[in-house]
Amino acid sequence: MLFRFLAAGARAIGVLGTAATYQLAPSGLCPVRLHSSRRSPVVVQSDMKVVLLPALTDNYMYLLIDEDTKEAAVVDPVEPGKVVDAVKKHGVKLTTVLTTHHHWDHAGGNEKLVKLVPGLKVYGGDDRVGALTQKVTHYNTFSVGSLSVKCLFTPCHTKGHICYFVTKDKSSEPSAVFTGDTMFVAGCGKFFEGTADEMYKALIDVLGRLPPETRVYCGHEYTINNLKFARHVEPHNEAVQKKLAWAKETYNNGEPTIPSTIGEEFTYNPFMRVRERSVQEHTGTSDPIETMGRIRKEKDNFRVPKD
Ligand SMILES: N[C@@H](CCC(=O)N[C@@H](CS)C(=O)NCC(=O)O)C(=O)O
Ligand SMILES: [Zn+2]
Repeated sequence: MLFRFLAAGARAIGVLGTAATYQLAPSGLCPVRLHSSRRSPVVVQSDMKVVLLPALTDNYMYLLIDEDTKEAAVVDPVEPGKVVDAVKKHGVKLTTVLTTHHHWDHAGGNEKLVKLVPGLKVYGGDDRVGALTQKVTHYNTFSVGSLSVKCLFTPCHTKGHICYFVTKDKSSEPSAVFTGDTMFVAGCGKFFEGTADEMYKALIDVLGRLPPETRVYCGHEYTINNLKFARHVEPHNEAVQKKLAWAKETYNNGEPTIPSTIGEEFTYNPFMRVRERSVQEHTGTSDPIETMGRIRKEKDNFRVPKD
């Protein structure tokens, strides 16, 4: 599979069971590894590049580059200075902001970024998104260079949450979906403004129907904590145990645990597995939506074990 991570000093690692190449941005000499100094790899395909930009304590911004035209979009640019640096470094033309939702740790950099880069189009699904110029809803589509972006309306974490599904016509490579705080690797967002029914629709009916090889780029580095909760829900699920061991090693090496794929999420994400008997037995109901509500409530109060 043509899937590589690239930047300044290359080394090979296994990702998603395939050999992947990370080229690593300098990580500095911090004795304690801060998330913001986590390495900033690039997922390279011939049609698009996705640059992972760690921000704040555990957020991710993403620079999405169309390889044909060198036009770029940025997802949730909460630290605009870092975005501008990455744009320069990769020699691309930034035209577009993709905002997943209005929360400060995602949309809080929009106003500053539009001052630094005049003329940006700012997409989002909620009037509370700062500097919004293009309000979108389910299945609206637009282009970033030769890439096509489809908006997926996934309300629940917030009422106006949008995920962005990015494809390239006639490409044989996987598409990408930017899931904000709707889907995390092995988890989902809190139900701040919605219901279990809405999260079921978002995860199972909308994101779950994307091609299984679609790469999932989420809003936070929560993977280890999420997998510890997944292990609590399904102690006998081998996919959970394997992914947790991999995530601990990856995280401790200063590398992001992102992306996953939609197909993989169905194997270890308890919120994607609410139709499985093992998860329903844990919650004591055979109704998948009730199961969704119960595991979310349980996770809200979950004390994460040390190991
Ligand atoms: N920092 C905590 C959670 C902080 C939090 O509440 N994050 C929001 C998004 S900004 C959320 O939806 N988290 C999902 C969860 O805790 O399962 C963690 O590591 O899980
Ligand atoms: Zn968030």
